Amino acid sequence: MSDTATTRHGETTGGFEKTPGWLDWYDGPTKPTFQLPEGAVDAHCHVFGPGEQFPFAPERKYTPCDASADQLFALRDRLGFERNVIVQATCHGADNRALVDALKRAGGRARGVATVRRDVTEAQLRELHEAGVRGVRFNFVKRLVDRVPTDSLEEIVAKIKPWGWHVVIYFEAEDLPDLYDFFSAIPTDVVVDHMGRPDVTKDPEGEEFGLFLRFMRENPNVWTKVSCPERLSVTGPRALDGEQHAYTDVVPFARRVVEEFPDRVLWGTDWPHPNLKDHMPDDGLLVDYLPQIATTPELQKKLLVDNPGRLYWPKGS
Ligand code: 0GY
Repeated sequence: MSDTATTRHGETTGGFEKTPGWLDWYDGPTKPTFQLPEGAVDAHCHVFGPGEQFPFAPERKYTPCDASADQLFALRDRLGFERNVIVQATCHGADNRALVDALKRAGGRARGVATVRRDVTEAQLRELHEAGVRGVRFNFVKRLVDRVPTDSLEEIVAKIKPWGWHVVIYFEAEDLPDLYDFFSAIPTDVVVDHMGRPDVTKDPEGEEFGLFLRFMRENPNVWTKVSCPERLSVTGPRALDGEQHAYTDVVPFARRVVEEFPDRVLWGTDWPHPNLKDHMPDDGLLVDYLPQIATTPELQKKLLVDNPGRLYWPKGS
């Protein structure tokens, strides 16, 4: 177990330079008004570097500011989460050292989702599992990664399935028609990031989101994160009428999914919010968004406690 290098807010250590226009995560988020249920899990967040200790991957498409494990744990405590699921970010490629370090330092309070290549060995999978990794991420967002051939991904699935891991998939809504059959054939649990990134200016009852809902309906092994309103929203963190409700244009999409699939939804902050262009969210405000999409204590408990508990901390694990 190593100590994370000290890094100041907004800094990128190790001689790296942030991508021009990079927005740094927000320091000093509001304490949420919404009281998270006991045992709540932030099921989608990342660590970046620190670059000095965990260099960013040569093949990365962006260079972020550092976002260390200690800074993530401080956010967890401030917002009132109990645990985290840390997802390998593309800026680290398939070098999972920063993720593994964060998992080890979390003392059982974090699980991980890694990125691996087709040549990953049993010994490497064992090491990742022992650190707390329970899934791999396949990314199809073109601005983030170069496309990996399907046969490579199938080979990875065959290797991770015996470990009881799942596959996290990240894609844009417009790519679902092409990827539908491949995704439907994945034999493990599958978790879709951010509801497959719907265009929220379209009708939540329309064709595009309808295909996503059909995908979930037809595949009972598919779960989704109803996260990232700040990434999907066009109206932004305040409603147009000035009320204290955030990201209202995303609400009909997320609420629809939570209500139809209450046992297969997860939620996370997405801290430190890579690649946002127009604003950086206050993570406290993101927590206060939750009652808009999970409107009863029962739904909130499933979304934030029971579902991530079942997937990442099953009994006896
Ligand atoms: C997210 C979203 C993004 C980035 C990554 O791994 C990543 O680099 O996931 C994005 O830019 O949309 O879920 O963090």
